[in-house]
Amino acid sequence: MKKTQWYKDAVCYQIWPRSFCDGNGDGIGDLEGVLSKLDYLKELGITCIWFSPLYCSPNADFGYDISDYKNISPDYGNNELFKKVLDEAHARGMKVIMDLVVNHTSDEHEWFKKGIDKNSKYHNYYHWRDGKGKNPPNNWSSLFEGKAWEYNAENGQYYLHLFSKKQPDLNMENPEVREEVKDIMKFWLDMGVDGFREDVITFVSKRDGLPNGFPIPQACGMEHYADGPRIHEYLTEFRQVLNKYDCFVVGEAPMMTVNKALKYIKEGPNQELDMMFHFKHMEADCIFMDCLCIGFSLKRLKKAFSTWQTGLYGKGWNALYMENHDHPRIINRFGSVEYRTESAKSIANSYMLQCGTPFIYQGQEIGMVNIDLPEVEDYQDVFAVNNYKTLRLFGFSDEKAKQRLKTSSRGNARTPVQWDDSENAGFTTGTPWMPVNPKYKDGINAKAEMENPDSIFNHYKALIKFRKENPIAVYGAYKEYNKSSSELYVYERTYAGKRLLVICSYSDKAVDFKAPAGYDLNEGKVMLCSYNDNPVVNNGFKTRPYETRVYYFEK
Ligand SMILES: [Ca+2]
Repeated sequence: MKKTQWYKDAVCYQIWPRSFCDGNGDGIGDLEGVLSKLDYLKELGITCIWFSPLYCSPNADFGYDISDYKNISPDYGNNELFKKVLDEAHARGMKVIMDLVVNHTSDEHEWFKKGIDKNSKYHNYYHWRDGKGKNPPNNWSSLFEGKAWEYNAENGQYYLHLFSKKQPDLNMENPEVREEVKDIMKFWLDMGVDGFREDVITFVSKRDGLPNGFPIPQACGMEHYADGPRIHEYLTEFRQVLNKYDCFVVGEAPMMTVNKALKYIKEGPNQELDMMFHFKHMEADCIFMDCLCIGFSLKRLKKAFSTWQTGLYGKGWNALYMENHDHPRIINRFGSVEYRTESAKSIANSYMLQCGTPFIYQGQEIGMVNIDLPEVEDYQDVFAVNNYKTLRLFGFSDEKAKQRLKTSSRGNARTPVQWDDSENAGFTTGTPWMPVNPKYKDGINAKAEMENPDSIFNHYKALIKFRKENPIAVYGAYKEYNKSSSELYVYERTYAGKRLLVICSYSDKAVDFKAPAGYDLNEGKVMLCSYNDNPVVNNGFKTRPYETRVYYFEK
């Protein structure tokens, strides 16, 4: 199979299936619902769909705890229906990538259940250890809840779980486990899928002996499994399978830096991943985690953007995103609910015109915002348990911690997609599994967005069309201007003698913008703007709230 780099020109759309669209009225999104919306995605211009896990799962972490890697969950349909979605997507010119979650399985996977027996070969599929006296085998903490070890009374041992106790970590050091992973990859690739998004893939190799970690809350032990000792060996092994197909892989990579990333994605014969989801720009309003909020700083955002844009250019390929299923809505975080449309467009121009492959998360293209639910538990986020403890540790009162958990919860991204202004936003004819954000009645829905030529949806549509028609948007070199501004993000792209100047305000105040040296705004073609008139005075302009403009120069 000749491998091509089609993914560089792709525009990807992430579907978190439980909340996308319900086709049978049971209140849970499903593949019939997806089928009914493929034309919508085509209309937007999407060329690749990433499905968050569709596999059988007890849903301790909504699909990221898999009990059967080769079967679609009955909640969503079955393998036959998935194949139909795959074929229908392909017929519309859209590729499909699956989520590959192999750091851990569900504790209801048959490997885990059989492996409780110390004599079973599946025992060595996981990290089982004896305790140390009355204590767990080491001091590692789970990222989701309490300690990283759970005691099993049946065999008297502990098993490792970096995430919830329903998500035991696989022992990737066991070659049989790696064969299973390759087998899963082949199964879906042979069916016709076009690649994978690999969940926390940089965590799969654990240091031999599982030594104690540096005692920090929530992430104790991380230095022994983030970019673990044999990670590159394993990914190289997996790549040999992937190389037989014209597919791509994007790895999720917490705590990643440019230099470390290049060891995975540097283009060439030893490349392991095609791109990575790093988290650096998601820390523009927090310290490491969304719940440790410190207020949005545009300078932090710009620094992260520019570090990755310049650091990877010509060496590796960027994955561009602003939202996914693990973060609250971006308008609430970096933009303004008051200036929802304007700020959403500014955010869109900020990242969709960078060098790399853009990803759009369901509902982002219609400017969905966070939901306000009465109780923390209503957000249905297993992550909240540890986040609450951490916030209390940092001195938050019970009340403040709970408020912070609500605004930082992943649940905000997981409310049903708002399709129209009918009951339940057109998501389901039944009772939605999670509350629908009532704002669908105030015009935040796909139907209203599609009908309004100045909407966020139509802005994304125009951006995608521009990307497809202009290689400068995909391949151009990147340079940042106005670096010291805490209100404006300004960058240029250059390619084959052409230039693009992107100006994005992150302020509701009037800010003076002056074109950088070498630019005459009157010579540029104005496009992808958030206001309908675009006056220029003295080669600059005073921005209106969250104004964004793009100038295109033929030379
Ligand atoms: Ca359903």
